[in-house]
Amino acid sequence: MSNSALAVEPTTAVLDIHPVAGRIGAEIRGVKLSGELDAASVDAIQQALVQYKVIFFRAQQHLDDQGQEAFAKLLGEPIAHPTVPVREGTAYLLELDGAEGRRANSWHTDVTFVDAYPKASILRSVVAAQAGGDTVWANTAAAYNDLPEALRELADKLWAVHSNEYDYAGVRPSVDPARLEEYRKVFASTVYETEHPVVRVHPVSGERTLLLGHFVKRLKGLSQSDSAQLFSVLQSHVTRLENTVRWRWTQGDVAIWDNRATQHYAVDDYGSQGRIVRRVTLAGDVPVSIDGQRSQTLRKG
Ligand SMILES: O=C(O)CCC(=O)C(=O)O
Ligand SMILES: [Fe+2]
Repeated sequence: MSNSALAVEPTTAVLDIHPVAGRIGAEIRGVKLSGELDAASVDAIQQALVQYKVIFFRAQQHLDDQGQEAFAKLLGEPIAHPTVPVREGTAYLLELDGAEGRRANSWHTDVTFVDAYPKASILRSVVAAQAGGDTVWANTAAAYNDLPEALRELADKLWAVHSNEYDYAGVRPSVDPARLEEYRKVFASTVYETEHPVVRVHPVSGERTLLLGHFVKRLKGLSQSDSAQLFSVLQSHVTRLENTVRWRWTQGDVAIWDNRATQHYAVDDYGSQGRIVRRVTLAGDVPVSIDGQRSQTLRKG
């Protein structure tokens, strides 16, 4: 069995780490996140992030928008979303308010329609639903490792075109069509298309990961039909329940994920209850395939 949660060097004893699921996800206790966090804790958090792929911190109610941005700067270089305007009064923050139809209920890795997509995202719960509104993450390294050899060999050679011009209605059936169109106009105000290898080598751990998710438009060199079917086969290996962890949010929780080794899905089962999360993403590097080729942006504008 591939237990890729154990594939990286164990973290030092600086942190109180409690794994949540068997292959992905850990809660870290006893840390107060802020722009003033000590260097040893920051280092240990970086290691834990690569090892567990998504890490959770409860009870961070002291964090405001500025505090979240200041903490983000300790882990990397914050970057604003390429098309969606930042929240007023902030430099990088993206707000996802369920009441505005911002319900990310389809499997994706953040911003893969650009070449150097974010290495990590830091998400803070501002309003949590009383029931429902969980988020699920999947481990894309475990997904790769568990592929049968024939599929792995096929995946190794494939490239995919990712775009922010995807099927919005297909992935957000619950959102009002007028609202969805408004969102699409902003989200795809500049259209990006980027070619990524389907198998990406993680720049820190060296693990091979499956790079797919809802921004994939087609697989290179295949017909639309073959492309869709093969995508679905590979994507289904990513989202097997064995590769996932599910988080039940309480207001003040913070989740940080390694966006190079995960996909996520925000479960839209909370109806008209309030749910607001705010996200800061950190700059990433251009993916490299197992034979050393780099991703390429085909279109911007
Ligand atoms: O609402 C969530 O839990 C996650 C939303 C999302 O996809 C993101 O913040 O990148
Ligand atoms: Fe996301």
